[in-house]
Amino acid sequence: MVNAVPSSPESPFLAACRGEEPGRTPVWFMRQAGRSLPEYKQARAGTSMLEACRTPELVCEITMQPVRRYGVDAAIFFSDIVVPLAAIGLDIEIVPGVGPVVAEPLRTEADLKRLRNLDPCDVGYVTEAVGLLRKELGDTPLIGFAGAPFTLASYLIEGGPSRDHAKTKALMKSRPEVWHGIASRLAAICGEFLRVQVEAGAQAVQLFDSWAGALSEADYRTYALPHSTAALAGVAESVPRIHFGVGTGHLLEAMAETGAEVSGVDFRIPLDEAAKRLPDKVLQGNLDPALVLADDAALTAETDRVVAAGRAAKAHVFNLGHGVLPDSDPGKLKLVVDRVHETTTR
Ligand code: 1CP
Repeated sequence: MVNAVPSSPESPFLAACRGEEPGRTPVWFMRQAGRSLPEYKQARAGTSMLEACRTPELVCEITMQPVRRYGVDAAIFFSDIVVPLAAIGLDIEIVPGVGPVVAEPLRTEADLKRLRNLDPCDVGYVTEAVGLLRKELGDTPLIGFAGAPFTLASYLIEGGPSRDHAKTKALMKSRPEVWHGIASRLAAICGEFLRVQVEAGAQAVQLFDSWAGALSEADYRTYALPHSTAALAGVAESVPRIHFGVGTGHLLEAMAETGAEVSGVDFRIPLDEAAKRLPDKVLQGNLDPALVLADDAALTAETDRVVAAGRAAKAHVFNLGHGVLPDSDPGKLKLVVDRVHETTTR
């Protein structure tokens, strides 16, 4: 078991993650730091994304910005899913407006040796930043995160963002032994990256399998599930584990088999329906991020609907169904946080 730092028992977020009834429905937003905040743009000016992720004081400041502005019930560590991959020496750049771009994509068995294990020393800046944050955050819990093996593999095999993940699926089917070699190495890297964050003080983790929805249930079970399970096992029984994907309505039960305590639900499935299918899981979600751009009346009505549907779950962590869109008005996100708190405080 990983040596997790003890956390405050009164946090509504941690209570909900444990399946207990919190004092109010906790709320935080995926991608709550970053693009939509003017103070983020100011802090980041002149620093590349990966450089920012390697600068503990800057990571601490950017992680704190949405906590100060919105009063959310959890902070998410400011980093990116490709940080551990760059840390083991892969030539990856995060291109503004595009996303991660890989100079030499992985394609063959010979490429496997490029995926060496992550050593905690490779990401000393993460340990340092989490330490700074624990002091700044007080009672607000910190969520660490990693990308799941399938989603990471897609960037490495395609060479960058992809809509259809065609090269990844082709490799999976035509060279399954190479695929499982890549994915099992990524699982080890991702598990280690989660462990580093938990040992340094993160009180929960989220595994982002953002692109798993591109797989059929049968393929998910064969090619992704065993590797995500291995990645999450690294921090089992030390902190609550949240597992999230986009367009994964057909995979809810299969993704729950990884053992994560909390299932992320995207906005395409009502939470009460997800609750029927996953009665033993805490649910996180699922306001459509586009609704943040709607008028106040529509946004409030939709927030209330998500809160009501969430009551069907074992416990509910309010979130968006995917990340905050860059054009979001921070005032509207504040409205959502206040509305959830006002209508659920017991
Ligand atoms: O506040 C927070 O939520 C923390 C910040 C965070 C997180 C959780 C960033 C910062 N990245 C991530 C995870 C991440 N990165 C995911 C999973 C979450 C999701 O599905 O949205 C994914 C798929 C990535 C990969 C990535 N990195 C993309 C998507 C590209 C694609 O395939 O469409 C992008 C645009 C990035 C760059 C990035 N990461 C984070 C920021 C603030 C940025 C933009 C930086 C810049 O443009 O300079």
